[in-house]
Amino acid sequence: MKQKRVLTIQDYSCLGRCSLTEYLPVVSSCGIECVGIPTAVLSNHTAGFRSWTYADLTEYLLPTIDHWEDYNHFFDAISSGYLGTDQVDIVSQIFRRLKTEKTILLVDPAFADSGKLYPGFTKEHIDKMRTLLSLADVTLPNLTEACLLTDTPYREDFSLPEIDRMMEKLSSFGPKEVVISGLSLSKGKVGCRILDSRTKTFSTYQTKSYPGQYHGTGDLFASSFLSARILGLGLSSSVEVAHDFVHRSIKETIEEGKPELYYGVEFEKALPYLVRKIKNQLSKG
Ligand code: PXL
Repeated sequence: MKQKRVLTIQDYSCLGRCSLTEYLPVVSSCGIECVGIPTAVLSNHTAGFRSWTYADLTEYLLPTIDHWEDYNHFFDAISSGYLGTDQVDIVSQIFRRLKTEKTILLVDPAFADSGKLYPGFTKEHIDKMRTLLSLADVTLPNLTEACLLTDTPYREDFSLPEIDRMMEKLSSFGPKEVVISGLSLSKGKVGCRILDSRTKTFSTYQTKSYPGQYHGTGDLFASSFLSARILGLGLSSSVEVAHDFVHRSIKETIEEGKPELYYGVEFEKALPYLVRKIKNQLSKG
């Protein structure tokens, strides 16, 4: 099979496992070429560390694409993650310039968690993200982002019909596939709610939960989900693969003793599990 190729646009945070430092190894481990455009280089991510420094690379995004014009640069998927507010419109332009009919466009809103926007973001960012969603085939918000994008006051105890209403609204912005991960839908469990708006079907995938909040798991979910999807798995199987990979990464981290939560999870140890899981699911047909 011709090797698949993914383009992903997001920051490179040197310390604290997230964004490109997760995307590149996860996608590569699945045998897929991962082309990463860094939007900024940060000393560390902004959730949990006291301070950070960064080099902004906004000016470099479009010139990068200009230099690719004469080359064969087909991407099976293009995804975006954590972006600066001024970068969202530029990413829309990149999506438009590089997509073909076969390219999957995935937008991970990546601007909020635990009921709050990440530092530095405002309502303007949410509005711009809705515009970017109009181009997307798939979106993977967490519950906080789903609430902010749909103007729903944040709570942790939504009923399933309430969550489904938010998902329908998110889908009305553009993406045919919507997955909200990290939901506590029943006691002691963590899971994902999935909407395939082409068939108007909702489904849930959940497993036992581990106590605590683990940083960087949204990017692990997105990168493993996208890898499974472009290797040929369907929407629900890809969610199952991504959820189980994140779950396994958390397990590996907990087994090491007291985790430093802001430092991310030890996903590196779970990469062989991810690769096996995708292979198994593919062989089931
Ligand atoms: O994965 C989310 C993320 C990505 N990049 C940076 C972040 C965060 C979350 O806080 O700060 C720089």
